[in-house]
Amino acid sequence: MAIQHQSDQQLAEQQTRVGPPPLYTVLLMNDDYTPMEFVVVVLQQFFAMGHEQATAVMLKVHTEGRGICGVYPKDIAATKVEEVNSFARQHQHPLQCIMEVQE
Ligand code: NFA
Repeated sequence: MAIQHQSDQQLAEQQTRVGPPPLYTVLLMNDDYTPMEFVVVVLQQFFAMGHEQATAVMLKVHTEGRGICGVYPKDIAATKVEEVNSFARQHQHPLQCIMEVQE
């Protein structure tokens, strides 16, 4: 007799949901080489900030070592991380964007 694979619906019914799906914080990390204005452009382009807010976040990253760009569901956070790191590499900057699950 053939193995009966469980349907998506059967798997979903089995799952014990203990809360809403986790959110992820997207962060930028400081480095010694990426120009400040490039970081400001990244925050404006990928995180929909105005120049003033983008400058404040960039300076926080510069002085404290890391700073929050935004908080998103997993897929959106992962896409932002890939887009920012790809954009930085295209411009030969070492800027690092990471994501962390919210506690
Ligand atoms: N520390 C970088 C500089 O002095 C600026 C920077 C800010 C880099 C935020 C990365 C993130 N040019």
